[in-house]
Amino acid sequence: MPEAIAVDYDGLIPNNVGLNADPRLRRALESWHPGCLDWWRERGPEGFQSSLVYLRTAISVEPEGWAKFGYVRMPDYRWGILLAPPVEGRRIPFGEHRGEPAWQEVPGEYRAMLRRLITVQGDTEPASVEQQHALGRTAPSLYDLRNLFQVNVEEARHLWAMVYLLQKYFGRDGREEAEDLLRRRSGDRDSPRLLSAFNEATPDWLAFFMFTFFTDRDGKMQLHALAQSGFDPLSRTCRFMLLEEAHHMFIGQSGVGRIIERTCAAMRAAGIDDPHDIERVRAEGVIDLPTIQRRANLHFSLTLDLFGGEISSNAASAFNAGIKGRYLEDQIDDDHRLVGATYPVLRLKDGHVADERVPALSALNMRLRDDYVADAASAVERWWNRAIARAGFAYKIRLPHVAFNRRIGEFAAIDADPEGNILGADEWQRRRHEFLPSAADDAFVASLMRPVTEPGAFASWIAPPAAGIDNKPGDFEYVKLQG
Ligand code: BYC
Repeated sequence: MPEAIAVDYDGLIPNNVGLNADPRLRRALESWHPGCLDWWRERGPEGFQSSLVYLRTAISVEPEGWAKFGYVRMPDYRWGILLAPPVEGRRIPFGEHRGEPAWQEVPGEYRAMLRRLITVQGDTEPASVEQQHALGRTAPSLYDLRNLFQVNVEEARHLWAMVYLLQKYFGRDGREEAEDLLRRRSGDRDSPRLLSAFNEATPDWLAFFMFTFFTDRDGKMQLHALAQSGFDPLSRTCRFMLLEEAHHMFIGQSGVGRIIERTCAAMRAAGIDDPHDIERVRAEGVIDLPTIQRRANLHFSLTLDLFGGEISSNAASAFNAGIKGRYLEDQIDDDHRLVGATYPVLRLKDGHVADERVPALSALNMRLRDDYVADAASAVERWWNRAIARAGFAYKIRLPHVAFNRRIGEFAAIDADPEGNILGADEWQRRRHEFLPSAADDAFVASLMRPVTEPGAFASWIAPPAAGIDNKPGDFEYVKLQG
């Protein structure tokens, strides 16, 4: 096995990047470490810092057997720096440098652009931990509590991954960015996180599952696009992060799926045929499907904003430079330079939403967003609508139109309903809570959020999972609360 692949677990910072041979970098990372632990104690999971949690830790970067499971106190989690194995002879797969050997160092002319992208990516990771800070207090089971903490420690590891890139490749600027990643706070008025959705609250477990379904899926798409990068260390970092990301989306898919399953079972048992009979459904202590739909509308639309503007010169420059590619770039059959190519973009024209063909280079955010929407739509069918159909109800969760409830890009200026019809301001205000959760919806969900800490027990509003983590039995104590 080449030296760069074996994971060194002996030092303070587990790594497969030969940290011991780079004392300057090691010192920089070691001096960043205490600040990171302070941040974790302050804005990481509230309480539970001394509980023993059954977590997986990455011990190799091979797709087979990269993780080991065991009880860990979260502050002792071995946050490491792990890059996917190098691909011998890798070449830049797209843009004007296509075909040249992939860069092992930052090309001077693209330094600012790369630093910006890595910083934005890095900023989202601690932000999500901050957003989920208080959820442990109301977990519906020890299984779910453990999953929350698994997501949290892995997002913190992703922060480490970006900090490694900043400190190794960007000198003093990179060190300053790394400090700033610990300084900004989700939702803070003076020093917010960089991207909009990462300043929103995640107040309850339905929000957590929606976030891991929709927003972690943006993470998947963006990481895929960065995994194509001609800057090889970024590509290798993102390739390994994607292995962890898959579990986060599973938690969201199955989490909402289990809520739906429980709701449908309770409706059946109570003889409720109409999913819109909200009062009767809620009286069963489960979350009605229309509330789940409104939450999906909210999280989907917030997440679409994370793709940036439909037409973007930033995205065009990053592609031309070979820094950020398309989803599955290496499986696309074209010139990978997009010379003369066009792409259809939904735009606002004369007060209507209409398709327009624009140069494909400037439409790369749109293209990634389209790939995202297709991916999310198929997961909604597979994980959610199938469960509703299996229970025999004629109801479908649908993704709203991309023009709905937007703050960034083409549709930020209009109010559209979930079908994409443009509404006047008055009508939007009047009908807003047909589409988006109301204070009463949120209060109802909040009223269900009571902790369940008995091994094997689950809150009234969520079904147990089909299988345990690491094949553990149903009553496994995933978190030993007292440590
Ligand atoms: N909020 O040219 P434009 C994840 C700014 S999630 C605030 O239209 P661009 C995770 C933009 O920065 C994945 N500002 O867009 C999930 C620019 O400002 P500057 C995170 C926004 O640059 C769950 C200006 O507007 N990774 O990993 O092509 C849990 C014009 O922008 C927003 C990435 O996003 C916004 N929503 O694309 C944990 C990948 N949108 O530069 C983790 C890295 C745009 O003019 N980031 N702006 O001052 C990128 O690729 C790009 O920065 C974006 C924006 C796709 C985000």
